[in-house]
Amino acid sequence: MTIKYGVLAVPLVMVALTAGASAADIDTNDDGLYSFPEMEAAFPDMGVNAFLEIDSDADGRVDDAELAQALDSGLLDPPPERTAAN
Ligand SMILES: [Ca+2]
Ligand SMILES: [Ca+2]
Repeated sequence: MTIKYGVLAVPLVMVALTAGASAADIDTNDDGLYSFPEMEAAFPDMGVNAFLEIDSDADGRVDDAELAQALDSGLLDPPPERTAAN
């Protein structure tokens, strides 16, 4: 039985991705931006006014920087997945 180092690299990459990537769960159409429906699905309590506030450049989409800012400022609570105590 041989264990190749190459096999170990895959889980490490996956850990790195999942650590910062509740974002990938939000972006269901995979376009790199978070539309209102995507954000609403991930943050059911958000509401349209919060979305408009989060979308600070008002392009109708939330990008990673805007999302990070919103989480940082407490405008959004982290996605339910991350506080799975429910
Ligand atoms: Ca999207
Ligand atoms: Ca935006």
